[in-house]
Amino acid sequence: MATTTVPPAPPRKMNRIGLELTEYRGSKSTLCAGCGHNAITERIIEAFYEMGVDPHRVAKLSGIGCSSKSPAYFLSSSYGFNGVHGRMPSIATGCMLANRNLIAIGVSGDGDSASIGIGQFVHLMRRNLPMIYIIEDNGCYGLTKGQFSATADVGSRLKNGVVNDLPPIDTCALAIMLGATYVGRSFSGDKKQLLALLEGAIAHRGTAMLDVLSPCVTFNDHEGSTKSYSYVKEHDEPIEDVSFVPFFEDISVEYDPGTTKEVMLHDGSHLLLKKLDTDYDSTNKGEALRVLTEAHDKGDVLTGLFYIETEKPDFLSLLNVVDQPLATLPESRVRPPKQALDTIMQELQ
Ligand SMILES: Cc1ncc(C[n+]2csc(CCOP(=O)(O)OP(=O)(O)O)c2C)c(N)n1
Ligand code: SF4
Ligand SMILES: [Mg+2]
Repeated sequence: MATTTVPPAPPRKMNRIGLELTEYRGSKSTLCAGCGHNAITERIIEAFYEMGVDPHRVAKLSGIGCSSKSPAYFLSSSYGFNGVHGRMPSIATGCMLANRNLIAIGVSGDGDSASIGIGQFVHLMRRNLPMIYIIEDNGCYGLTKGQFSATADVGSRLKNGVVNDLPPIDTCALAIMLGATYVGRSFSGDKKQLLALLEGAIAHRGTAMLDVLSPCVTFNDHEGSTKSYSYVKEHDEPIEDVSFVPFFEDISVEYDPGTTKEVMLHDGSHLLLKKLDTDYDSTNKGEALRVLTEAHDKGDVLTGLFYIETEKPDFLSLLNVVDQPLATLPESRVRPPKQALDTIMQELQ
C-alpha cells in the first residue's frame, strides 16, 4: 500500500525578538464587517510586529466609541486602560509619568477627541507627551448610530438627509499649531502609507498624532458623505511617498537623495519622504498649516506626514522626570522623610 508523506510545515516566521505575528493579535473584532477601524487594527498589529516591540512594554489606552474598542483587538498581552469618553489623554499622561519605559498607544475617535474630549486633546498636544495618538476618523459617532461629530465637513449629509452646517475641526492643523511633533493623516484603506506612518510613530519620541480616515460602513458610507470610502479614494492627495526603514536595517540602498528627504528618528530609524509633485517640506510648520488650509478650501483630503520635529523635548524631559520609572522607585525614594517635610513647613511659616 502506498504511503502518503505529509509535507513539512513551512518554517514559522518570527520577528527580531522571536515572536510571531499572532502574538501581536488581540481578541476577535466585534465591529461591523468592513469598518475602517478593523483595517487600522491590522496595521497596528503589523507595525508593532515588524518593529519587534515587546508587547509587555506597550500600554493601550482609549476612551469610548467603536474606535475606542479597538485596543481589545490587538496586542492582547499588553497593558490596557479603557477610560471615560474623551478622557483618554489624562490617563495616558498619568501612565507615562508613572512609567516612562512604556510605549503608549492611544486609540480614539473623532467624537472622543474632537467633540467631548477636545479639552483634553488640546492639552495633550501642547505637552508633547511621548505617545502614539490615533484618531479613527469617520466624521460621526458610530457607536451611538451616526450623528455628526466635530470633524464632519460642511455640507456632508447623514443617511436620513440631515446636512451638516458647522465647520469641521482639522485635528492635524490643531495638533501642529499646539506643539505635537509628528502629525499626519492617512486612510484606513492605504495599507502601505498607514503602516509606514505607524512605524515612524513608534520610533518617534514625542506626541505622534495620526488622524486616520476610517469609513463607518453602517452610518456614514453613502453618497453625500465626505468620509465614505468612495469620497476619500477620489479626493486623496498624498503630499509625499512615505517609507520607513527601521534602525536594524541598512538604509543605503533605499533612497534617491535628489528627490527624498530623510529624517532620522529617535531610535535611529529613518523616514524617507519622497516628494511627489510639490516641494513639500514636512519640517516647516508654517508650510504644513498652509497646505492643510489650502486643501480644506479645495475639498481635497491631504494625506502623508505633514509635520515632524525631532529636537523638541518631550513632556517627561521638560518635567525632569528621573530615568527610573516612578512606578518602580522604592518607598524610601518616593516618600520624603519627616525631617524633609518639617524643613519645608518651617520655610512656609
Ligand atoms: C460622557 C458620555 N457622553 C456620551 C456618551 C455616548 N457616546 C458613546 S460613544 C459616543 C461617540 C463616539 O464617537 P467616536 O468617538 O467618533 O467613535 P466611533 O464610534 O465613531 O468610532 C458617544 C457620544 C458616553 N458614552 N459618555
Ligand atoms: S457602527 Fe460604524 S464605526 Fe461602529 S463598528 Fe459599525 S461601521 Fe464601524
Ligand atoms: Mg467617529
